[in-house]
Amino acid sequence: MTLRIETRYDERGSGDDAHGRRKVGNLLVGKHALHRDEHAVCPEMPRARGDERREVGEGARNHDVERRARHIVFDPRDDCLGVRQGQLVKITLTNNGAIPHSVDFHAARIAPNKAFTDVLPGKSVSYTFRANDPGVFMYHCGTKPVLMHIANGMYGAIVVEPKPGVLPPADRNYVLVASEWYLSSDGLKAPAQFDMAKAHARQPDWMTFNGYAGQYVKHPLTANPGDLVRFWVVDAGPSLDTDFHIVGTILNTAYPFGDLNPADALHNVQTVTVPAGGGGVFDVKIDDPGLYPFVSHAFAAVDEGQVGLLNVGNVKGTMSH
Ligand SMILES: [Cu+2]
Repeated sequence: MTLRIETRYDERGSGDDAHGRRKVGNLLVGKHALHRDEHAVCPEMPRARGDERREVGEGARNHDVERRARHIVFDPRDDCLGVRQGQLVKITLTNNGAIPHSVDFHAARIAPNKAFTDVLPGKSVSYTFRANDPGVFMYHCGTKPVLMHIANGMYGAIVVEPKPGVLPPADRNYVLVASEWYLSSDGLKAPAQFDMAKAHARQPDWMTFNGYAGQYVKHPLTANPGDLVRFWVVDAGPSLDTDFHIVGTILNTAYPFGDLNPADALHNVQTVTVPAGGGGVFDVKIDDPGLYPFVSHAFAAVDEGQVGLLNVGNVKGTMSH
C-alpha cells in the first residue's frame, strides 16, 4: 500500500455545521465532507489489499477538490486507514503547509530520526515499513511543538488487521479516534486558533470522537441485536486518556492497548482506559434493542462532547447522555 499524505495545516475553523454538530479544529473542510456521517466506519478495513494506492486529494488551501474513496488527508475526521498484518506500507508525506511537519506512525518499527523527520514546506519524505504488529495505531505529526501539531488535528488511526482466524469475525467495525481541542475562542464569528496555555493546563474546550463533539448522538452508529460490534479506538490526545465505556452493557471482550493476542484479552469488563497515544479494541454483543451511549467515562469528557450512541435494532428516540 502506498499512502500519500499532504498537510493542510494552515486553515482553521470551528463552529456548527449544517447538521448542528459542533466542529472544531484547524481545518475548514468543504460541505461535502461535513455531510459525511460514516466517518467512524473505517471504510478500507474490510477491503485492505496489498496493492492499493492511496492518494491525497486536497491541497493546503483547496476546499473543493474532490475526495475520492481512497484519498486521505491529515484530518481527524477522515484519516482512518486499514492494512493487513504483514503488509508493506509506503508512506509519502508532502508538506503543502507553511511550517515544517512530519508523520510518525506508531505501527512502524523504524528509526524515527530518518523516517519521522521534519519536512520543510514544499518538500516530501518517504519511508516504508511492514505492518507486522496487528492492532489499531495512532499516527501523527511529530514536529515540535508536537502538542500544538496534534492539537490542531494532525493525527489519524491505522488499523492493522490480524491474520485471519485470530479474532472472531465482527458484524460491525467502528473506528473511533478520541481527541481534545484547545481553542482561543468559540470560533463562531472568526476561526478559532490553538490555545497553548489551555493545552498546557489540559483544559480542553471540546473532546470528540472523530473530530466532532457529539456527532454520533445526532447520527448514531448502528447494529442489529446480537451483532458482534467491534470498536477500534485510538486516543490521539494530545494529553488526556479516554476511559471507554458503553452505557447499558458490558464489554464482552477487551483487547487493552490494542494487544490482539486473545490470550491477553479481558472479558466482561465495564470500562477500559485507552491512553493518549494508544489504542484499544472492544467487542460487544447487545441483544436488547435500544440506544447505548459510548463514552469516555471521565465524565467531563462527555460534557465536552466525547459521547455517541449505538442504536441497536433501529429504535426510535433520543438519549440524554
Ligand atoms: Cu505538523
